[in-house]
Amino acid sequence: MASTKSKILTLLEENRGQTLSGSDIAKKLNISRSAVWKGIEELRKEGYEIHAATNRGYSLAESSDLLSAEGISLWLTNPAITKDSIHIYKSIGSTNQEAKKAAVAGAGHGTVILAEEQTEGRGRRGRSFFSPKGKGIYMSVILRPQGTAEEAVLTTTAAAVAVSRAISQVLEIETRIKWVNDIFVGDQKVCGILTEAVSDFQTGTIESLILGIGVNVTTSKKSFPDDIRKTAGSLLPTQSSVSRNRLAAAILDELFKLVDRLDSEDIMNEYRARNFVPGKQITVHCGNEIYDAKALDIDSKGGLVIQKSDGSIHTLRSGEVTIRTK
Ligand code: BT5
Repeated sequence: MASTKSKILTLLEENRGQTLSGSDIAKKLNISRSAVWKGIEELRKEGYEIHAATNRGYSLAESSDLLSAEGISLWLTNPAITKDSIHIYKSIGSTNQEAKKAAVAGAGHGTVILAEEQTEGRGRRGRSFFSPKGKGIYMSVILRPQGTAEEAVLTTTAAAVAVSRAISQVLEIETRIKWVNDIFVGDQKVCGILTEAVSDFQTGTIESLILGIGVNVTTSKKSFPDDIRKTAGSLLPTQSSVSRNRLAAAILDELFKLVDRLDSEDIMNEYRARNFVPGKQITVHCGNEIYDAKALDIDSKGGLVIQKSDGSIHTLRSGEVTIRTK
């Protein structure tokens, strides 16, 4: 059962920018006017910018940009995700970590964990992901796959396609993918994806995948830490707010169009077309090994086909590459 507060928020979100009278809200929700007032006060305390006009009522400001399950579900078109499966935290260590815990405790396919801020946002191999408050989308999705190891890579590639499509639809910004898990605008990384498997340690099978997506939406250039200021960017660095709920919903919608057909050729074709690595001279970092190569193509499983300087051809299934300019 949705709380009164949640119902009021849904009404305000549906009529964002417009004023709704206290008595209209009360009538629609079948509650007293004082319950409306109490709900509005609670929402304000949580940080929602709700204007009150004397004798006219309440409106949710266009500029109010807090993430909410109500705000996201308003934009969702895919029935695979429901308002009740979206969980939002003000601040959290890592949404991937929280999603893992939830998956182990039995949370189902399509559970979504989002946070306004991560204090220990994670990248691959113990690296960190800078996740400042209110500036991005830091989201983890629990997927219950068939259980093959290949699915983890294909989930990452499908997610990269889904995020790129969503950014293009909602913000009309064209992004490019860098094999395997980064999304760029120009030469700046605006999104990173981290897919982690939760396996049953007795049978060794993959029980669930935790798909973590971090998008820099309005992070200003100067607020990035020194060591990544050159390489990191955000989608709208000079804007203070934008509908992150709408963008998060578009990412989820696109993602759930793809997760049931991960091995489809179209997804990989789109991933390939959006990827800027093939054709480039690269440096490969794979475990302790570092070497130069030429990137040739991306194969049907998302592997990067490369040619080493001795002419031999190999396919990388993981690892990472940097583009060489010389
Ligand atoms: C990634 O790792 O880029 C995967 C990031 C996944 C983040 C999401 S947020 C929701 C979920 N919960 C989590 O805890 N994580 C996921 P990797 O390819 O290893 O890149 C990490 C590197 O990117 C760092 O070492 C920095 O150089 C750089 N970096 C860190 N924060 C960044 C940011 N906000 N924007 C761009 N680059 C960043």
